[in-house]
Amino acid sequence: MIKKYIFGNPFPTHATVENAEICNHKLPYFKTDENGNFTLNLDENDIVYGLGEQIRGINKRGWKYVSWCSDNPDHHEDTHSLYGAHNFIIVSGKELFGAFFDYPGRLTFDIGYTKINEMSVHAERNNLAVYIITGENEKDITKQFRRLIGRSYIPPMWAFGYGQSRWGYQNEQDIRIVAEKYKEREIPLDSIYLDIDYMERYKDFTVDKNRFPDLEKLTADMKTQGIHLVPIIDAGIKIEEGYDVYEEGVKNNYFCKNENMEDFVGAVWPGRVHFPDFLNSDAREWFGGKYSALTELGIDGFWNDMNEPAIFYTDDRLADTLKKNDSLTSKNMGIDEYFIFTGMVAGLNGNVGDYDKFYHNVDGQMIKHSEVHNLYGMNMTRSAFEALQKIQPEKRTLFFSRASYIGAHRYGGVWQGDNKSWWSHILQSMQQLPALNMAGFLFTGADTGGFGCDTTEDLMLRWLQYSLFTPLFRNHAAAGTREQELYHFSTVEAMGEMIKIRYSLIPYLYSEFLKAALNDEMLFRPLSFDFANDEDSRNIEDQLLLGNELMITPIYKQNANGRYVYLPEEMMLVRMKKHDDFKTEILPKGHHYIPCKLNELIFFIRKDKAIAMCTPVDCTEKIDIGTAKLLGYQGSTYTLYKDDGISHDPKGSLEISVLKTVDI
Ligand code: MIG
Repeated sequence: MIKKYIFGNPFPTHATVENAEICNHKLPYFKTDENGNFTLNLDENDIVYGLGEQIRGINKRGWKYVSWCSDNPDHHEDTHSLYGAHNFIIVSGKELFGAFFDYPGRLTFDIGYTKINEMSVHAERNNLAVYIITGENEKDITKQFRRLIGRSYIPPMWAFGYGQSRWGYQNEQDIRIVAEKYKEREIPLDSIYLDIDYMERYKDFTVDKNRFPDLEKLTADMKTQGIHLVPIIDAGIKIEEGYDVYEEGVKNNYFCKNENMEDFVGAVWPGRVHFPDFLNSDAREWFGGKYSALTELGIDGFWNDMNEPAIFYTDDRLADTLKKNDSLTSKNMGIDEYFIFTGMVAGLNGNVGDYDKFYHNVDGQMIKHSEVHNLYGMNMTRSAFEALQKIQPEKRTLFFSRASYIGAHRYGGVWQGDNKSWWSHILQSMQQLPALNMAGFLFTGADTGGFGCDTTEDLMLRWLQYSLFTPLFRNHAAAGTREQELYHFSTVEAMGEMIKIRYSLIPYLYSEFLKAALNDEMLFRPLSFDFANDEDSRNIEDQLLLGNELMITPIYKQNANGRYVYLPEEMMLVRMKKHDDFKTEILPKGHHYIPCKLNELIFFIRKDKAIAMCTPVDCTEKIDIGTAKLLGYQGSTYTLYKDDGISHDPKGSLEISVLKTVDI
């Protein structure tokens, strides 16, 4: 049951698509006040799930989280905000309920930080809707919530292929080399990503003709090899005379305004930019239409970056900083002055104050950005999604975004942002998956191998063994870091086998993804969601259930020759070096130590279940479901969902086939 409680005058976020019964009684569970505070006592054994893309564990207790979409490459324990704002939680313990705080400004979840047994949620202004969802269990509550917020985005099937990316591919030649080297090594590949360097001086919807003289031909050449090129689109529009996007935006008032009703200026990659007013429906439609510049060249996938929006600096703050620094540096700078100086310079990027300095035009009303900050990225993705439905109605386009709010899950996926080549970031990514799924984001994954910092060979192998289960499976790295295309490593062969295992799993993963999307369910779940009465399951932070058949247990520690695994019931252990070179063993309920070599993938098949595995091929296009074999418990069946992988309404063309196990 869902009940909606209204406080003050909430901004219409469009997070939800269904109406919920409005309740005029007091909000249950929480103590409320006039200042946007919602307080609740936590029982010692309560678990708080949710918050989507956030740091720390599956159980969110013990930290203060701030929903404020941020360009923050520091994903560590001390962080408060990442790129998304996903304000949905489930409290499970003495009471069991879900709560969605539909508020687009700054929202704080103090979950046992100030007081260990108290949760307090604070909305900066007391204008919000709170939805309270009760149900039988966590899965039921999540399903009701997901129905409320609408069906998750379904990407084309090729988006489940492996993708290679790097910030630093400079030109056509760089792209061709990646494709060639993967072919040479016979490692499957479905996509290569174009980062900001393909553009002409970081201008959206332009292509640098010197470096990419014929992107249309390159795209076509790649397509013949089954490879899709996926360019990046940033939020800020370069201020430059003669640049059509800039000029049209100025002429039609499609950019965010400052308090004097002039186009607001910030600085990002292109230098000084204006920000499209994605909350204005005309601007949204206009910007979305621009994607055709690239779809006309054969492009059918995009990633949206910097749409928190990231602001490196604003002119005013820069001038102010320079002036103050001048007075500090003109003297012989003491230690105190030195720290003021470095603090001010570091404080230019993403300065909270800058988000008070611009406005959106929402149906003729000027709304201060900071009050609706968390909706910006969502509406950028919406802009593209809605336009592309019109531009190419015959097919799904790959989309994923960095910033998001609940509601954005209907328009695209999200990638988990600028992680690092750290072992702890395998675990961090894994812990976000169920929470992202709760919030509707099914198409997601981390930069495999790590974005910032230098990766290591063993980290890459272990990371592949984790990421080969995530819908978005992309190797991406930052400029200046160690090259991490798989062919750079001495263990490339073992790495290639992991990619092939992924390809043999794609029909299964796609099938489970579609079942989850069409039924408003989660693809990844904490053990406790399925084994609610099992005490030990409630403490497991490093294993996840995947679909209805699997449990994944990645290794995320360096030099570990195995790991402890908890089985909430009997399961089948699979150790796999190649898609056709594996061993299985049935293990009883309980705690086990599972040795695992570096070139070995381990996962579990749930009791009396089986999964489909196909013969791997070099791109998704060539996958032949006819080669499917079942791996799992003897005598069990698997129901495979398939469609054409590309049409918009998958429901229309859904086929189901029941596969039966054969002897293995
Ligand atoms: O300020 O486009 O998260 O994936 O490679 C950095 C360059 C801008 C941040 C993205 C990252 C991308 C990078 N971008």
